[in-house]
Amino acid sequence: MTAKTFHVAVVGATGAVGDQMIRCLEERQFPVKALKPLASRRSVGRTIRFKGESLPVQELKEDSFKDVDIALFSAGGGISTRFAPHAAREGCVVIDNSSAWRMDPEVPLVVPEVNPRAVAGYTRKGIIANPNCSTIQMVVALNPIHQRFKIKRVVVTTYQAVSGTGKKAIHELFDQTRAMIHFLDVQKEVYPHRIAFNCLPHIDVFLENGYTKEEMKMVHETHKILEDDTIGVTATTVRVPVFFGHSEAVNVETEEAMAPQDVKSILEKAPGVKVVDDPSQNRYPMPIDAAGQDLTLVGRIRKDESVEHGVNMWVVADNIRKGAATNAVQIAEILMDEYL
Ligand code: NAP
Ligand code: 3JN
Repeated sequence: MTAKTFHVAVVGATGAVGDQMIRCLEERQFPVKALKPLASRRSVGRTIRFKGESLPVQELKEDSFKDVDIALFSAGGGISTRFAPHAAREGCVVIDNSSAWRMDPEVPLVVPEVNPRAVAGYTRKGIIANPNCSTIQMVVALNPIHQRFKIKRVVVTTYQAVSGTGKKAIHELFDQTRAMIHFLDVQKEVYPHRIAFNCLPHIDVFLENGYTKEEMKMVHETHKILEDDTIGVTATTVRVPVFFGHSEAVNVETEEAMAPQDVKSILEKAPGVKVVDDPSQNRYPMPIDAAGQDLTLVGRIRKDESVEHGVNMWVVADNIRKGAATNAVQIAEILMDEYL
């Protein structure tokens, strides 16, 4: 039998996420027959490296998807809204990293460790959505608890790395930090306030209910992925001066009684999770350990003594890898193995 190979396009190939998608395809040996890196007209003339070759970046156009089997999109919601239907019309399956299609009832929203079977729904629109990075790492840790103890309520606060905002924000934190330590004037362009040596309780735009869009994404996406709108979810999302790796303080209340030790042993067996929890040895999850790998690290698992059945935990993952690129490539692997 001939092994299957695929024509793959990456839309946003020059960005923080697109770059990592290409690295993931290579690392995980996804059977790529030909890779098509797409970006804006500004990037024409640039090349990207893939499997030892330099490939020219091409301008994204409506007809870019002829003969493409799978397209990984990460160029923002506007681009996904406009171009994903063109790609799907050509018979290409779109795996979209933006929020454009996530809440469309005809588009599956998939975290492979949690709801892999939802991928089957891709046939309705030819699009599969990748959740927001903060949602992905949270549901990887929550789902095993939900399956065993039925979650009633989740209160989460995030500590999100600047790489979540893209390449310009990575440069902004670097430049501001350098300026500060040399007592120079600090320039700001990406964030409304200085991010170096600061924390901003502001991710994405503010909505009428006083929450940010990032906070409400965590609420709605968690309901859709866990297929349970009855779970109470409330979030505060905060940008912190870290380059890679989002951290989350997650408080979980369940219907059934659970001891922290039960939660720990369930999470030790859960797909995609690594428990790092030995306070006596100062061992707990940190962004410097999560960055550059694909597991969701969980630690500081302890009883919430203020409620009947509750735990607190600390959840950390690489936002660009598991939070975006790796999750998308894992979805492509399910598609390849089971549907294409
Ligand atoms: P980034 O580093 O700023 O990169 C943006 C990418 O989009 C670049 O490749 C850019 O190409 C491309 N692009 C911009 N305008 C375009 C256009 N008109 N036509 C074609 N390509 C265009 O941003 P990023 O961090 O990679 O994020 C990109 C998007 O991914 C975000 O907007 C978001 O929707 C999604 N994302 C999702 C998650 C998640 O939580 N799952 C996390 C981060 C990002 P040029 O270099 O040519 O400008
Ligand atoms: O800020 C972060 O840490 C994650 C950012 C995600 C993001 C950034 C710009 C636009 C998104 C997203 O994935 O929700 C979007 C978007 O597509 O709405």
